[in-house]
Amino acid sequence: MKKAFITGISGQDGSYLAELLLEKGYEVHGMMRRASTFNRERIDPIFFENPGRFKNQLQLHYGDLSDASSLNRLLRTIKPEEIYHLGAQSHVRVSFDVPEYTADITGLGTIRLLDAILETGIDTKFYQASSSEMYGLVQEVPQKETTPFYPRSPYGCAKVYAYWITVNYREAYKMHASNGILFNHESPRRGESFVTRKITKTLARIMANKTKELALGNLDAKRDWGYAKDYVEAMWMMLQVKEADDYVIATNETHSIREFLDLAFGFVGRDWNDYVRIDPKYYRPTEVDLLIGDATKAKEKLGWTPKTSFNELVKLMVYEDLKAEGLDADKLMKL
Ligand code: NAP
Ligand code: G4F
Repeated sequence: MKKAFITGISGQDGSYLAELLLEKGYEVHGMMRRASTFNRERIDPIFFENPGRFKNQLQLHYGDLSDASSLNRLLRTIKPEEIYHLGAQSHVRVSFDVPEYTADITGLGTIRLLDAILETGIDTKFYQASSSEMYGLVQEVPQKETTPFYPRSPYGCAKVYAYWITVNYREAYKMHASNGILFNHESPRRGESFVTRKITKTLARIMANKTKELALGNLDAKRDWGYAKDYVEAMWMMLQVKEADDYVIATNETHSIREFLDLAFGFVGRDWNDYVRIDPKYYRPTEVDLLIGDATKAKEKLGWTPKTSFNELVKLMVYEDLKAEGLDADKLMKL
């Protein structure tokens, strides 16, 4: 049985990737931070929904990206054939509040892990969760692998460091180390403080008469939004090819926050203008106005293409959040 090690397994992507690898028959080892509250909400349902199916295939371990000794110990004992490095302080707005912490976890966390591979001498393939935030103030439209980076946040800067150190270790030590430059990807498991999930979750609360207001920041930013479940497949594909490389993963479509609101509220026959209040506290000191990616290289070299449209993604997120509020989603969405 092939062994994979995932940092950030408790996050959105970590949970979808764990599911994918378990289905492929991998033994999956996930690294978790200790928290004072329960933080396995995204992982546990994989087992409850498939009782007995993945028995003994998943093991969770305590560790932290700030703690090199924990990374070394885990790699030395597990000896995974594939490492998916997804752990990060991943919130762009928050990175302006905790810039040094973000540099430490999102930037230096990657070098700690790469160095643990070197020190332990294990033979493994490495995936780095790079981000379209590295393009920031975009130098080219659409963005592709050769587009120069111009990050616009402490998070974006930390990801640029992590990107280049991954390239450097590939070249210096002949490691199979790849960067997936993923554009925004969402799902019903998306963290509730990211804009898409904040919208669908609050919409469901509005429908349940629990709130009357949705406070947002800049509605004019445009993002290339895909479905997380499609995107974790690309991560796996990058580690199955002979040569390590860097790939943009995107849908090649861009939509504003306003368009997301139109679609989401439209599914339940409401007008978002009746609920949205602009709160400047959600503005960023420097914004990324437009992202749209060109994933031609991933299509040609990996055979990857997105399967889920923007419309399907928004519908799925609204549907699941209505259900989670105990509402009759089929009736409310007239499906
Ligand atoms: P997420 O839901 O925020 O998950 C981040 C994960 O990192 C969580 O499991 C979190 O653990 C873990 N983590 C945070 N700090 C840590 C630390 N000090 N030590 C160990 N683990 C730590 O993010 P995501 O959306 O799944 O994204 C996965 C990765 O892809 C991230 O690196 C993100 O920056 C990158 N990315 C995401 C997107 C996107 O649109 N989703 C696009 C491009 C790149 P807790 O559960 O304990 O907080
Ligand atoms: O949903 P967001 O917070 O995502 P953002 O900043 O694009 O970052 C996400 O995608 C990156 C890939 O490009 C990842 F690397 C990163 O880890 C993360 O997953 O914000 C999207 C847009 C921004 O322009 C923001 O200003 O929505 C705007 N926005 C407007 N009101 C808001 C809000 N964003 C948030 N989080 N909350 C609001 O109330």
